[in-house]
Amino acid sequence: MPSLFTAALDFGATSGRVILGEWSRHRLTLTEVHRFPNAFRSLNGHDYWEIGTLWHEALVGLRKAVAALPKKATLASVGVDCWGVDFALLNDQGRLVFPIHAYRDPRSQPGLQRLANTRAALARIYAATGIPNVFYNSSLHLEETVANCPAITDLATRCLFLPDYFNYLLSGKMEVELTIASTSQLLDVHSTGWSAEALKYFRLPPSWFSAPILSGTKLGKLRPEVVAGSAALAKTQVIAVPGHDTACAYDAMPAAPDGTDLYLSSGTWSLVGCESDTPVLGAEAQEARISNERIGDGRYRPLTNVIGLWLLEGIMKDFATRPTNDRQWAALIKAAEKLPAPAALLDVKDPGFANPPSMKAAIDAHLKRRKLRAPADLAAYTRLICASLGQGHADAMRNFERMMNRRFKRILIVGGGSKNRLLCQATADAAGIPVISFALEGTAVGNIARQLIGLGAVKDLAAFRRHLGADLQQTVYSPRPRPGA
Ligand code: LFR
Repeated sequence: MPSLFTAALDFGATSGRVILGEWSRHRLTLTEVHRFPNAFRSLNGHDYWEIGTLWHEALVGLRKAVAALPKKATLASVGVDCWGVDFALLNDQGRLVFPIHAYRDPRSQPGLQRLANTRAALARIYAATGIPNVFYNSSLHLEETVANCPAITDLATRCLFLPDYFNYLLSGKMEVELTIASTSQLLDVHSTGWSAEALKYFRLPPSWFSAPILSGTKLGKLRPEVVAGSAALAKTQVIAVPGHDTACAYDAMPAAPDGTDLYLSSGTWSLVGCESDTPVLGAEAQEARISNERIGDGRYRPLTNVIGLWLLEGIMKDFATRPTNDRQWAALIKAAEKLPAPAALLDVKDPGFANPPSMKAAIDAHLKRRKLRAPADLAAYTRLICASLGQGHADAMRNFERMMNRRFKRILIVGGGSKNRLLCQATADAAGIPVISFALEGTAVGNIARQLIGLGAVKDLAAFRRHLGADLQQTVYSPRPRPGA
């Protein structure tokens, strides 16, 4: 069997990458051919993505993927995954009719408060969608758009989530994929269709939302403008993979089939959860902010969003001494490890950490309110943040154990945070079970796995995980006894 080449376009909120995958003899080899920074920009009090730049970087990455192919080889397929919730409003000609806002834009705050203060509606929307009331939900952002710019209902005919929009730019097909749709708080939690209840509550036109498709669906060949004469791209299929990056990262987990592994996809956000055949609903789940997002095949991945490395990325901006290369990062983590365990931790649920002008000021204010002293230097902030995130992960785990009547034996961590020893150890210590870190670009691996299944090269996800697990390097962080315990 000759090698099969595929490309993953993986857009993260703080960086994106294009990864070339070679599938040969049941082994996947990844080459990162392109990496680019990403950030939203503020204009007059609102936050916007630079969508043209992202598309440009995707095209640059595709060209680099082609250049990295062996002579005469072609790219079989390409798949797109992206952070959740953000969307594009289009007309029938596929033109953007509204600027693409970033989910941290404060415009959702009034809607968030209104829903939070209406207990009956809050419970109804959670029962209908399985998604808690969070500032970034597409539901709230769409609601604000329609309420404050009512002419939009005449201009726009379609709402595509960002991975769907990139799929459209690649293939010319406008479709909405299920996993990304499930991040919107507009999908019916018991089916794969939209929730009439939620669309009505947020006053959104149902005609904007077409029936979601399952991942693995072939959308067709690349548009001629994208192929641009390249023989390697002439037959490339665009495959709808799980459009939500977290769904891809979860797919990549080489998990034990008995459900005893807790998943932690650690990047800008820490996504703590597991897989389930049924959603986790009810008052307790609503209170614990369990988000019943979907797996590519339609099942569920109940998870909690813990604020994640956003805290660490944020604090770095406040220190001129921040690390800028791997060696300096290692030195910072080492210095932080040497410090004594912090006397008190941050409550990582504080909404003040969501999008502050200065993360250091936000942390200092949080500590001051609780009459605690601010850390002395960057190493001490790093230590405090990692320990607090570890505790946040462990709290989320205990909620799942209670509500799902499960006992987890291991925590599997993938993503940027899997390389952070301090974070992995803090998580193991707080949870009291081992953390297994895989040096794995989870999102890209899951993205490519779904392409291989769509192409018929791999039978199903279980088979893919067996192949993947066979030769994966892992680091085990065993829990250390708590001081005084
Ligand atoms: C992670 C992620 C989370 C989602 C957050 C906002 O990249 O996709 O799963 O809740 O970004 O979209």
